[in-house]
Amino acid sequence: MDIKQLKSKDLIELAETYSAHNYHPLPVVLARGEGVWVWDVDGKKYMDMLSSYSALNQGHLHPRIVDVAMQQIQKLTLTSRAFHNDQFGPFCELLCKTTSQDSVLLMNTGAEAVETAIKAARKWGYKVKGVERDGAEIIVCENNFHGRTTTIVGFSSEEQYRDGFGPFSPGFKMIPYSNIEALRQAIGPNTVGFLVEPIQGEAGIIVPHEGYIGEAARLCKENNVLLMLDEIQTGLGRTGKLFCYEYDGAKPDILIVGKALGGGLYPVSGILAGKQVMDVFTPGDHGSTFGGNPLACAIGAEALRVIVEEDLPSKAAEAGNYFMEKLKAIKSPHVKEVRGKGLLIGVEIKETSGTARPFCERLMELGILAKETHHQVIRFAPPLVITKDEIDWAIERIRQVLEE
Ligand code: IF1
Repeated sequence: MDIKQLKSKDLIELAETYSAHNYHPLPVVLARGEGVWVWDVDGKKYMDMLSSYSALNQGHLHPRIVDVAMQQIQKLTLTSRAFHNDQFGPFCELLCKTTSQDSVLLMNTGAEAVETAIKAARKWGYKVKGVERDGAEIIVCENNFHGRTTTIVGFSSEEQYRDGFGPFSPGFKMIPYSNIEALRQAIGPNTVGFLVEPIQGEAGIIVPHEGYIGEAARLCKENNVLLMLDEIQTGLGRTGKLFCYEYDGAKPDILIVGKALGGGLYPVSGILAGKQVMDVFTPGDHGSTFGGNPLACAIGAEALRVIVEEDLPSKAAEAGNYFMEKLKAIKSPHVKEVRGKGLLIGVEIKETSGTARPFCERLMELGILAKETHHQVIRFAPPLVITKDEIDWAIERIRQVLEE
């Protein structure tokens, strides 16, 4: 069967027949992308307002990143960590210098990086802090999203993410988000870390009170607890700073990165930390077949350079303010709230207007791909390279859908 002959309908049918039903995608089949734009198999053009959940901050097929990938793919792609490779050291140095951290441990997906952070914090707890054997506790927040492994869904507050997947790992304590008093009360002698998102993405773009991460950082420091910041979605320019914690002048003890670190081409993730934490790992403690491979490192380094050299954080701040202003100016009977930071924006639909899904379907018809999160929220998170004209193009259509 030649896939070029198949129409959207046939391709969706194949997916429905042969794939697990763990997603409910919009009925569009994409075949090509460039910058903020994607095209479906029939050649219809859409603006990508999801950016693969912030993994495409640099836009689709960024020429610099594609170029580096093409060159590396013809030289060396995989060595495993049993041997050194020439791309690894320079990428680690670049990541550490860019984030002002001492050391990095590279993985592939976000969930793996979060798992790595959990292992680092626990081992630090036993080896450095002196927590009793198997007693380590990590504090997490209600409505968190950190990935899909069994350990991670075990401390989710979302019933669906847990239902049917137990038994779960112990050692996690849940507190309300954006509540410093709750954090203060939850910290005990066995607390090794506080794992938190600077803005909760999956929960519906929940922005905490101003200064929350800074206050959490101080409280963690006073109590010898590691601040473990999950910047997988908020990091690398998305919210208008290279990392969202910069708004608070805070610095995490463990910084967790992923998504856009792979430039939209490849899964690249990792944790960054000071020597005191990272040195708890000794050979054999942790690893990954693909983590830190030469293709990942070449792509990751260029993905990071593009963000810094094109000043994508400032662009996100500026474009985000403009977009937000325009969204707030739309007079819609359906909108409850518009919120976010930089180009991570949520539009909450009133429950009396139904769920966000039909709005996303209508936007799709008009050429905008956006996805609902948590039933009531439409997420607008375009690649950070979006221009003012492109935002105007989008706003015209969003206005049409929200005013209908
Ligand atoms: C799915 C949402 C986004 C993340 C944070 C870790 C990970 C993610 C803060 C894990 C992943 C994803 C994965 C995707 C949907 C998605 C998502 F809608 F669920 F909430 F982005 F907003 N920490 N986020 O946001 O990274 O292992 O996937 O590389 O369906 O699971 P991963």
